[in-house]
Amino acid sequence: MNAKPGFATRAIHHAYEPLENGGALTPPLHLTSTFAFETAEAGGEMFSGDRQGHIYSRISNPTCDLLETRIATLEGAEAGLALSSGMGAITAVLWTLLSPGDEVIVDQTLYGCTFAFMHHGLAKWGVTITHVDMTDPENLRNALSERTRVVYFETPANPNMRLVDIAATAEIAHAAGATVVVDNTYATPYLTRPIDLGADLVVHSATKYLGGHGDVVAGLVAGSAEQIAEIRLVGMKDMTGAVMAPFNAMLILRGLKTLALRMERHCASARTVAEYLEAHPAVRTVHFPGLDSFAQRDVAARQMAQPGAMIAFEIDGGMAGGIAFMNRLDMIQRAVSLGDAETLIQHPASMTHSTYTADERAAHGISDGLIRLSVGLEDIEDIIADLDQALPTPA
Ligand code: HCS
Repeated sequence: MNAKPGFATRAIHHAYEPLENGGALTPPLHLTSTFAFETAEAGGEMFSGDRQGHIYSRISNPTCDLLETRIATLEGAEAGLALSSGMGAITAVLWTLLSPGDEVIVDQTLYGCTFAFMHHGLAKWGVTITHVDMTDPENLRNALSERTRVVYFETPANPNMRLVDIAATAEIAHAAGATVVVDNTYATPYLTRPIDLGADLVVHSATKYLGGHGDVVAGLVAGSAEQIAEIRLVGMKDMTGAVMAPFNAMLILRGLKTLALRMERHCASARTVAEYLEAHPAVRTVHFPGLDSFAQRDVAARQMAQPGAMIAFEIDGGMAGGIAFMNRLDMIQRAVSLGDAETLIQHPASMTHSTYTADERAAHGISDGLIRLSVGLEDIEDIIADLDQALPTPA
């Protein structure tokens, strides 16, 4: 194998040798809750950290280990951690990094359950949550305080596709001693590698593109070996218990093998869909980083290999018009989640972002008429045909 194998090769082969595993081409599923110790002393040494080895699957498991090693190589990180969901990943990271009295600065727009965790979870324990419009990194510079421990953002943001310049933001955050955490779920490491751009930690809902098949809920974190060890032993083991099941790790390992291939198709189809929507007379606005009309096209060009496959748009008739349009769709499924083979459509204001109040949504850039589309892997002609028959024909 090449000394530095490419992304797809690492997603398929990294850290696994069939001949060291009885010739099994596919990595074994270690369906075990606990691990036998050779001697009582050896068990004690593992608990004290003086000896390496698996103790109990809430702490580590060989199938999860392989997935953790794979996400680390794909994100360009030293280490990875597998958790039970994207929110499991986010909460384990933030419970580890933050203490009462600290401040976390977050972007204006966050996924609904992340927003809820910040305001209903962390805030209750004395952490200050400060929203800043990070589309201009200078806003962050002005907001940082001596209590800021973490700077957290999504890029692209769920659901309105706002981008944050990772390199510029990380530089400003680091000058103030803050840890930078990026939710890379929308882009995946195939399109954007935040750690290469200066971020400290990357979190994922692996339920989405990394799994890719809509059959598993899972989360991943990537970062330095030291930070990941702390998140494993403090955030995951002691605080959340949000452990990934080994079977789910196997499903994500399977998904990763085709990530590069799937992303190419997702991205190509999304560009065609975005251009189709923008040209349609019933469509008012389309937010897609690959369009010339996209305000942050320069940021996309700098940090995304391709513009991704998520689209946000509004049609004539606002929220009522959008809901009626969604109900006329035939093949495209009305469902939350994203990154699946199936094209999925949802209405953030009433679904994924209903954790915000109406006033909060207005303040955070999530309009009531916004529709979110995750472009799937079906034939592009069929995706366009379904949108076309469902979009209103202007009078
Ligand atoms: N994080 C997923 C699940 C929403 S409830 C999404 O679709 O954004």
